[in-house]
Amino acid sequence: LANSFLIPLSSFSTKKFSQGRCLHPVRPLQNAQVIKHIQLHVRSQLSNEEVIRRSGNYKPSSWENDDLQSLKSDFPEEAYVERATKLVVDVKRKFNQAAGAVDLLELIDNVQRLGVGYHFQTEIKRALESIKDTSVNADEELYATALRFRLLRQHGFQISQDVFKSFMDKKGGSFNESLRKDTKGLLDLYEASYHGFEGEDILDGAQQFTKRHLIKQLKEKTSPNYKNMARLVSHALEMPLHWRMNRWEARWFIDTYSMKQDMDPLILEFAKLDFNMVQAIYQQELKDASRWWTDLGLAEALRFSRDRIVENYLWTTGIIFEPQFGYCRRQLTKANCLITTIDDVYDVYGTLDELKLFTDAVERWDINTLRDLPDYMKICFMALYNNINEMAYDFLKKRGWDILKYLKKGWLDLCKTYLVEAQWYYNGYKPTLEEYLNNAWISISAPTILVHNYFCVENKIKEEALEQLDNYPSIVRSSGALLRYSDDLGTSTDELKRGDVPKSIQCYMHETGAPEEIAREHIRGLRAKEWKKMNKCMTAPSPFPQAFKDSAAGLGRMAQFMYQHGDGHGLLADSLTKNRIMPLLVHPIPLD
Ligand code: LA6
Ligand code: MN
Ligand code: MN
Ligand code: MN
Repeated sequence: LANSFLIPLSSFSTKKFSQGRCLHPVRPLQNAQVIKHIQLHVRSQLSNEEVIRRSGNYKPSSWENDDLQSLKSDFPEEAYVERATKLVVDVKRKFNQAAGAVDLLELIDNVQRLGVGYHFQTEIKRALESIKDTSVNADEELYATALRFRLLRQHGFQISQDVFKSFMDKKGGSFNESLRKDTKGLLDLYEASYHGFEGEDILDGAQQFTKRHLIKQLKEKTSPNYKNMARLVSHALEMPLHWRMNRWEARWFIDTYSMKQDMDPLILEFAKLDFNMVQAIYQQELKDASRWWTDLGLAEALRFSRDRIVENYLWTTGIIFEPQFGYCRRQLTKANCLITTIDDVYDVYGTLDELKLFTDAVERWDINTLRDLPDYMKICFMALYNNINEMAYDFLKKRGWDILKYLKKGWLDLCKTYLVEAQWYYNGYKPTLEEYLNNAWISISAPTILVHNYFCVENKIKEEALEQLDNYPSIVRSSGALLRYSDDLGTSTDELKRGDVPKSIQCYMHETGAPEEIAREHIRGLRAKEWKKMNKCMTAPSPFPQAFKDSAAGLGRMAQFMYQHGDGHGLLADSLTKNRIMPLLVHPIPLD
């Protein structure tokens, strides 16, 4: 259905919609740095008037398609597959051999942090079932209580924050100061505290208490076994485990675990092998994605937009990492690329009149609207139209369901919120933070991504889920808010420089007169609150499958990963590649 609609790109080749004034057939700028925040004067195809167009100041991709096609991994090899198959059985056996509840909890925690928990879901569920009702006796260590609490919450079991009451002073209701030397206990209580719901004040107190003492210990080097713990403590303080991207944490923890005195060599070997085997799958997926993106030719045609196939693929491994979800990552990569390009059309290149036409075209979803669009939008609209129709076609073919109206709605809602922001921008309007956020959890694209995600991960489509999806359930809203806060923290400085609506930080500054650092702190606080809502959604009954819930949270985690040190998606292409993409997608972990 879809491919037959594609116009050969050559018909566009004389019209490149470029960052530079000249419409070159080849990439005009090697180093976009030299045109920092330039404004371009271009004649509008609609009105024949000179219009000023902004520039995103984005560098070209750090990757050529040829580089990506030459990626090669040894890990699909038969010998490795055989060894891994044997190791799974060995590790499963360890669940039966564990010498008690704490041993079992540690085993679960280790396999999860090593990134291989997904192989042992049945064993983990069974183990947690067996210890969920064991009462906490008075002399149980803080460490074990916190670990048990965290793992039970992670797996959706009911457990009350009251389990920590026995570690608190009877009178003041705060944590007992005698715990301050128990680094291991503090660390696990710290991690557990991030699994709280709104209003769970014991956990809030736990977080403040543990942060204060852990920071102090790190500064003063006072922990009893400082050397072993410092690596773990500083990693945890940088970002709690609950907010970390799965693959990145796995890679870090494999290194950390290998230095541990009492580590289990078989589990370590399996974790390394599995990481590398999953990476080999990712490489194949990335090659396919890059071929699709190169053939599509959107980046080539729309030079002002971000050309980010590797980053757009990487996002999908943070949303859903397990190897069996390759189909989902494939579809989400396409969605991400289209989102990134269309976002640049609205935020960087388009005039308000053009953007209204584009939004209208998405609403009508009619190929005949093409003739009303300026040329650069024709290729963009058709890329969207073809690819989304093709996804719907694929679903109809394989599963007999017509999902096009749901996908279309996901895109229309997104474009409508893009248009609202464009109108604000062109009218010089400064929304309140609340007004901004009501629009911005959609304009960050999480709802659109998650609608596509639902159809890719669910085997049995449920009416109730479709109804909820239609006006976005709280789990989707929270995912959107998490993504929006992190994106604004990472990208808004540059957005404002080039010309864009005030983002959450600037809305708050404008509304309250607060300086930027305070406003950022406020947004980080809102993000932490949003995680509490997300935690509730993750454990509440819902018509959505676990993989969907995990994806919604995964998107929030991925945003924290991508924007941790600035605009990882748009501007930090080289350092992101060097520091993060290589260890995750290119270099396997050495086996010794
Ligand atoms: C971020 O860019 C961007 F393009 C996104 C759509 C965020 C998430 C991306 C995925 C998963 P920008 P804006 C594809 O910071 O304009 O320009 O919403 O987004 O702030
Ligand atoms: Mn943008
Ligand atoms: Mn935008
Ligand atoms: Mn942004």
